[in-house]
Amino acid sequence: MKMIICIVQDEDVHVLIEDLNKAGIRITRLPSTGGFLKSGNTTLLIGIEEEKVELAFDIIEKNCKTRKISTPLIPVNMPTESYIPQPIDVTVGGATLFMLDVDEFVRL
Ligand code: 2BA
Repeated sequence: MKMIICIVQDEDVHVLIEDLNKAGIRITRLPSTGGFLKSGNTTLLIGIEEEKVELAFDIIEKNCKTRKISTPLIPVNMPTESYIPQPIDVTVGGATLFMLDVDEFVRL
């Protein structure tokens, strides 16, 4: 068994979860916050049999869109100048995935 930790944008999560559930893939949804943008995203814990991993990846890829986001003003500290806030554009991924081996899975 594998554990996929999947970080996605909040906008994509509703349909993504629906499609994963339809495919018989169980998830736990956790609210999370990106360290860089400091805005909300969603982390899904997906415990899954190895033979279903590819299916899960396909569903995630289909539902999670890349977006360009203009950040809020990011503080830039320069030693000789006063504080100058700078907005920057970043491309936020479709999804960020980590895959772990699961030693044991028990449901009591
Ligand atoms: P955030 O940390 O809020 O990052 C949002 C987006 O900002 C990133 O999109 C990336 O395009 C950009 N970004 C992040 N750090 C940056 C930096 N130091 N300089 C310039 N741009 C930067 P994604 O890479 O698609 O990441 C989306 C979210 O996935 C992240 O939100 C974070 O919550 C999570 N994530 C990404 N990589 C991770 C990692 N190695 N470990 C844990 N979480 C990760």
